Amino acid sequence: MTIKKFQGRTEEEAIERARAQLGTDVVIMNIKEIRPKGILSFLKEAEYEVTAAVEEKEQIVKPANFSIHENINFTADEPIEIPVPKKAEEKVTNHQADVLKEESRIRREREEERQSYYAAREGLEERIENLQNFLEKQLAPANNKEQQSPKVQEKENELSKEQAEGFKFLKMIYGILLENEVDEKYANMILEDIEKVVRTGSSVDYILSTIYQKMILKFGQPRPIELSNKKPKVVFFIGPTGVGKTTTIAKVASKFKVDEGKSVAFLTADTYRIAAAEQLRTYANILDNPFSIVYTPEEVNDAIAKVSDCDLVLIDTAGFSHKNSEQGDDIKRLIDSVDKKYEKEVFLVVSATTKYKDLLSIADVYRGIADYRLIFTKLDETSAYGNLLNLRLYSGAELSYTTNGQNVPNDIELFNTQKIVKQLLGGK
Ligand SMILES: Nc1nc2c(ncn2[C@@H]2O[C@H](COP(=O)(O)OP(=O)(O)OP(=O)(O)O)[C@@H](O)[C@H]2O)c(=O)[nH]1
Ligand SMILES: [Mg+2]
Repeated sequence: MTIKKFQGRTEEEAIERARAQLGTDVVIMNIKEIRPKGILSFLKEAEYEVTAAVEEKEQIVKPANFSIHENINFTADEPIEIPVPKKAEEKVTNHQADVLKEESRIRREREEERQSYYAAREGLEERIENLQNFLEKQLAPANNKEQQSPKVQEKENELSKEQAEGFKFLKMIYGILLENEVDEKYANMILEDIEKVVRTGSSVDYILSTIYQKMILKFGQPRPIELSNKKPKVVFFIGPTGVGKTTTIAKVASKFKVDEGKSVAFLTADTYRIAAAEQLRTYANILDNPFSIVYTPEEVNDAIAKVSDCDLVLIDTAGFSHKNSEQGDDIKRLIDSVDKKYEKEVFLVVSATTKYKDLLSIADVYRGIADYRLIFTKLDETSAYGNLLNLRLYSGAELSYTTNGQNVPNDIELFNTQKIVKQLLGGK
């Protein structure tokens, strides 16, 4: 992994510099505003500094191809408690009094371990809060060298104590990832390289920041709808029933129209339900957007041509069950019918509350319809965000937006990778 800092007069300029040097796969880890200092500071403009990373040969691994690392091979049903030290077990004799004494000692030790687990977990939230500061320090040139090759302690017993702490911490993080419904295979995949870091006796903060960075890279850089000079950009929203496609279209439209002053038109191909078209028409009226209904794939180009002076044409589709292949074929025909002269993008809208197994089938079925980017809705209805990572890794699709409530237009944001990763690691 390569991590570097880039500065610019705006966030975009700093990100552009990072892309120019590290390539388009670069992932932004952190954005910081640097306020000018000194007496004449008010004459100077603030600068922006981004921390960008790129991982070489990082690839999406599907569960079927994944082989679990032999050393960090945790399993879901493995208890998080630390095993009783071997020495204690050896001491157990057949003599009853000794056995009772030994049992009570083991129980006491277990209780102590449990207490220390909960204490460590409490401390974890604070560590995650301070993660950004730690990352900053870690990336400062003076500290870089030391952190790249953490000090190996000379005395063997000290080293093993630090390693034990590190593994204990790793195990706790593993448990938290599973609690948050990260697939066991992906949790192992994330933690497998971290073992090397733990073996060097690195601090818990360093281990945590390494896991954090690795997860940020796994999520990749989110990509929202990007307008080009070529008008109009045609954007489809596809996905299962009731996930929030129509509501999300209204939120996106408002963001572009009200916040960025762009012109937006709505088309709907959802003619399965009478109320569906009316729902979008209502939003069109509120936002004063052109609106029309497309009944057959053949009509789509005429409908786009009528609003071709708009920056953005958002097309709503009927939700369908991933088990209904016929409706899927209709949507594929509709998307494929769009004239090549138009730039088009497709977003698969999925709810963060959908069961993992169903999400995998949805990802597969919709892959047969078009290449898509992902929008996750209803983040407000779950506190376990593991599926966001699972689906990203399973489908390989890029991320774009998340929505977190029914309010139009406010409850939408660009996928906030830093925030999601912190929550997956046990932060608030
Ligand atoms: N809690 C919550 N509810 C949401 C969110 N987004 C949409 N909804 C609600 O989910 C319900 C369905 O939303 P729609 O936008 O009609 O969903 P759809 O995907 O267009 O549904 P179909 O057209 O029937 O396939 C509505 O009650 C929305 O208010 C969200 O982020 N959080
Ligand atoms: Mg709808």
